[in-house]
Amino acid sequence: MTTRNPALLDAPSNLGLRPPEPGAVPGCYKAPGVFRDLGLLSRLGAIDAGVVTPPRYLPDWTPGTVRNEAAIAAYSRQVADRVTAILERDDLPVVLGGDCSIVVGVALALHRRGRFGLVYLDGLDYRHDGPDVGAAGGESLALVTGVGGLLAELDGTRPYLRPSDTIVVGLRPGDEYAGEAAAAGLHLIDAPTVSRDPLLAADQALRLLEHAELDGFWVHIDADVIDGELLRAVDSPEPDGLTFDELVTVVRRLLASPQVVGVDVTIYDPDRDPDLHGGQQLTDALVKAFANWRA
Ligand SMILES: [Mn+2]
Repeated sequence: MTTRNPALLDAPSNLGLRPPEPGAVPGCYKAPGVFRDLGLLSRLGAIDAGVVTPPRYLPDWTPGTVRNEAAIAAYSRQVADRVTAILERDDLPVVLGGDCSIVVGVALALHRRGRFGLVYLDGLDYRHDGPDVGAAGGESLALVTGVGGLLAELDGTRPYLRPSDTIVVGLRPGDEYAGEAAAAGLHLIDAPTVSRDPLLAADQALRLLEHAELDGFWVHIDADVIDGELLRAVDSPEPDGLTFDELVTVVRRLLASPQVVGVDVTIYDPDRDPDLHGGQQLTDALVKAFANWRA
């Protein structure tokens, strides 16, 4: 039986996304408030680790640069320090984003502590060149495994996490960056494969990450790993994703490992979810995934 307590840490940063429409800012910064209002803190029996307040979102962007890069760099150091504080008291950080650029801060914290693995439940986020480059939220997996600019080496070394210690679970078949990610050494299990046998997918991740050379592993959950028909309230809904139940099955299995050190949840956008139905489903899924935490 674990004595570690989940510790909710809000990271309401939308710095890594482009504006959803002219004059508007991405709504994912509202996600932690929805999760908390739906009772996530008490339903997980979690400790409240507070909020890392992000700098101002600036919509202006110069092509060839990373949007809000300096702000994301500063914010990532703050997130890293707060995650480290939770890990040092042997609790389990549950970081509520925000967009996927918050993973940079998480990975920085892990890199400072040792060698850690990553289960990346997401539509991929391995974009790193071409005309769309510049929004760190869609590049976060590349950044944390050593590909990209300043944000990939905030402590002066890269990668934060070895590609070979990283497994993407739930990417979509035909993702345009899947080939590059695989060539870089990342492990990939696509969403249809997960759907056929979610426990097998989780066990493949555990086989990769539960070994003596690793100090533990982190679980990243981007809400866009869920099928876009089931959850529209994300930055880029995509078809052929997981069901909520499949996500629960995978994460519950991962959380049964003594090697798991933390979880983050990203990209849910309450502005695209006026009745908060998607937020309710996500909150319920997280609670179910943690159901056996103290068992
Ligand atoms: Mn993502």
